[in-house]
Amino acid sequence: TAIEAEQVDKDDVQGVANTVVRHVTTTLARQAGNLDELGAYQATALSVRDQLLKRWNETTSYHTKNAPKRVYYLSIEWLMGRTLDNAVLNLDMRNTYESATQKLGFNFEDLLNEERDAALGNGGLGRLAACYIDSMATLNLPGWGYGLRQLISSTGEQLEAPDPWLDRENPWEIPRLDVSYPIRFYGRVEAIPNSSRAIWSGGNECLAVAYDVPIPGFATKNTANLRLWAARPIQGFDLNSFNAGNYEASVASSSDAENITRVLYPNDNMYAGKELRLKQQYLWCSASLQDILRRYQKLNLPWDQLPDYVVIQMNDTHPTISIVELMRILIDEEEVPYDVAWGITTKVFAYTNHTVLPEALEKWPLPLFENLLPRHLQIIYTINMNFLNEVAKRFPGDMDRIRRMSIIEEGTPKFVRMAHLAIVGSFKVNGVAALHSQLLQSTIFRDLKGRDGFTNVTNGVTPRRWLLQCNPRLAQLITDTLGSEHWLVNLKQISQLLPMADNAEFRHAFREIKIENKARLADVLHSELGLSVDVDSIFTCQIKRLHEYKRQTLNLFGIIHRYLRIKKATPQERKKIAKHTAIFAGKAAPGYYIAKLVIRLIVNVAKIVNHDPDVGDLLRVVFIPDYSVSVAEVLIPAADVSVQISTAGTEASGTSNMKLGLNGALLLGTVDGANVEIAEDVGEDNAFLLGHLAADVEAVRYSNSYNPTSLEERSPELAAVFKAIEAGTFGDGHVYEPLLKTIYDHDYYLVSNDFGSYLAAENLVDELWADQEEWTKKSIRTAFAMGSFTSDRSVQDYADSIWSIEPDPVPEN
Ligand code: 26V
Repeated sequence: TAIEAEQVDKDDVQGVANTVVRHVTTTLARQAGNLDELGAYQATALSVRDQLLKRWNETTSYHTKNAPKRVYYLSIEWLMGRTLDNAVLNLDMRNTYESATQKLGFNFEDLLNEERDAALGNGGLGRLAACYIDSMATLNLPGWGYGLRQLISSTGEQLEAPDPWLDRENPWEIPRLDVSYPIRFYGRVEAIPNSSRAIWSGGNECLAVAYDVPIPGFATKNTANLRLWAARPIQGFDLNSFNAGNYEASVASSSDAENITRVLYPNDNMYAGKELRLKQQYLWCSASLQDILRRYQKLNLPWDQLPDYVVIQMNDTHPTISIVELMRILIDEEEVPYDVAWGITTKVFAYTNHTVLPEALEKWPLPLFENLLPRHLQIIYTINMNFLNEVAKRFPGDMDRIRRMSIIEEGTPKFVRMAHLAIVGSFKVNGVAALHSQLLQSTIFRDLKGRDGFTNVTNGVTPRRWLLQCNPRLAQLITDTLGSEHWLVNLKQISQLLPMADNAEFRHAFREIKIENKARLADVLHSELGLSVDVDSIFTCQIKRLHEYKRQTLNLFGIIHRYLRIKKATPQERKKIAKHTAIFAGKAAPGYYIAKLVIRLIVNVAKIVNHDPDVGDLLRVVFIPDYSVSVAEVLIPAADVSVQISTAGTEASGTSNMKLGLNGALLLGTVDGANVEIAEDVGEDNAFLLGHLAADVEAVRYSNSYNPTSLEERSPELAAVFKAIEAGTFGDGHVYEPLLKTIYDHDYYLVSNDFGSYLAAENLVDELWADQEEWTKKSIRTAFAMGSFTSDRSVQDYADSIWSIEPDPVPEN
């Protein structure tokens, strides 16, 4: 007889309420009659988790039986945010849970706010992984994610303490203490004579232990798995030391190992060769590969069929060491000949590049690498030798080219170039937007592009979280107008609503929703920051990591320019000025001095502008601290303007541009990253494009450096703004000297060169705002032209053109 888990019908409010109460009394050991919101959230989460695990188990056993080819998505960052709301929506049980918790005397929204964000990531790259695993599950693709279970993310000045997101029980992860693998660091290598094999021994060993996070697909039983690794000591406790009276030493080895996975590196687009980071990367890659290969070995197939069952997508170069780890396992442990192992390996891996910024490219100092992973370095030498022999055959005598292409960078010290290794070891390499993929081939990887396999997969975002969950009213309007919910898994369908831009009644409904969302944000700003904003003003949103290339400065200097204009204007003139609420959110890497200075200037400009009686309600400046996925869910539906103004050629794709567009914000942006494709789809008359083009940036940059003109000549408006800052309008002007200097001298990111164009684009924004009907038309045309920018489309592109995998839905009963 089949053993059945507890069943609850998805519409059975009483049944669901009972499961929540059961968790209150038996899991949490508390009394149902005397429960706070945190307790109610936890019990609700545990009840939802039961639902997820049932589906997770069915998916796992179905895929184990069916043995389809699977994709493994290796990402060192997973910026998941909260889970509860997303889970009940994907299970189609949101109403049931809302009613059930109401029955128990709670407001469901309040319970949702008890949840902490899972913030295992910094920015776009980590959030992209989260969107992709949602889409993999929804598309019924057999796929797992692999990551690291970091405990805290060090986030720098704007938080007093690191974010201890795991200081409470986390109901969304299942510890798998039985799934663990040994990981070696340091040690020595002995060659085995007359073979390519070697024995790597000694050094330190620890364990990687699995924690599983179930990821439900939307409207499907399929539930993917995100497996996160935590470091543990091989023996939890050194009993010998303890017995010898050395209590400190007896626990030291334990906390040493645990430190390996403790922190999330807070850098984004900035490489800093730290040994601990390489340890993290190796632990994560080795454990993931051991896990993947163990699953494959259960099929009892020869190694050369591995590529028919396994494809590994590398999210940036962070997991590149897994290429070498697969080689090591095949050669040293499985005794596969070198050439056969290389043939297998290069059919398994694919690499996604996420940045062209040179300072973000990983290159490990060779001595550090050799010390930590001596056997891996030997294998890299062999890979490189074979690769360079090939190059030498194609380009005889071209030593310069060989030096440029080598995986090892010459110098003192030498470096291991991870992007080169990733390209040489992968069968496909892709960029994340059309322009970016072009630039990869024409600039940083120009020499390596002779190898075919360069391609593009434009990023996308999940419409479940970034529309249904964060903007339920707009989602409802779409569903009601289309007559079905199917658009949520086929986002192209929203283009059918484009003609609604010309329907006055629809425009009214659409605008009302935007105003409600702005009012919701205004309430939060009032209660959390004590700030009043006018919902009739234009809400501009620039929400992303702080970085010079993203040019929060252009926006900020534009605000100062506006402030000076307001100060100079007569009362009559002031009446004609459009009201703006400028919203910034984002973190700076703790060690990024200039980025921190930009935050400081934003905050100090806000202090002056927001309290100046001359300004009245014409201008508000808001900097939201501790930006997170759940903060983004409140900001994005409330935005009128999406600010995307990176120097052309620097932002690989951007994804907030997609989320904001989908929620009806008009694009104010440079011709960069995915902005290009967005503007193409929404139509250039519905967007505000500005700035120099990527093709021209190099020449302007060169002239800024080598034939400099004065700031006054490059931009008189910006020169006036700088004067105001220097004069102390926003507090001690000297503080900002290092920031202003980057623009006076060199201006590498062309802030002064694009400032005039930025101001002109803002004027067009203000003009359009005066005609609310026209504005709403463009807003509708933007939202409903975003059908391509769903992560379902991106993941389908990967499945078709890179992974060669098929959907394999778990049968419904
Ligand atoms: C790089 C590094 C370098 C080593 C130290 C730590 C660290 C952490 C993260 C990264 C990745 C930087 C690349 C990145 O996040 N790129 C962003 O990827 C988004 C998703 O594709 C894309 O939308 C953004 O344009 C791009 O900046």
